[in-house]
Amino acid sequence: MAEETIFSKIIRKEIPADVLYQDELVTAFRDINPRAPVHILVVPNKLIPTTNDVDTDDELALGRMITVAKKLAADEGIAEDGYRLIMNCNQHGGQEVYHIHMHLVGGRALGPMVV
Ligand code: IU
Repeated sequence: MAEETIFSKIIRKEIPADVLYQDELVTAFRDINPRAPVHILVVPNKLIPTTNDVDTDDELALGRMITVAKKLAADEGIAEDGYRLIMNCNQHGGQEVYHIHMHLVGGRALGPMVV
């Protein structure tokens, strides 16, 4: 059984966060340390530690993460100019929180992807 992270507490509203969207599958909230004018995290409500742990049963939640990111990009007014969706995995991917999440970043020109 994977260990919970602070994201589970945010999902259960046990600690405060700027939650922008929640349904039965996913939750979205503003990143506490924004790296761009818009920086939102979209997470599955279910604890999945890394993308290596994703299962076919999770496909509905993973698809929902993208449709919610698309909606939030429109709500934030960045859809037309564009944005980036990022998921980091494990140490080499720079993952810090072991509850998968999609970063929605935008609000300025991000330039070429740096790896
Ligand atoms: P990463 O992909 O695991 O590296 O990203 C984790 C993100 O979670 C990072 O951008 C943090 O600023 C963000 N975050 C947060 O928004 N709220 C928190 O309580 C914690 C991390 I801990």
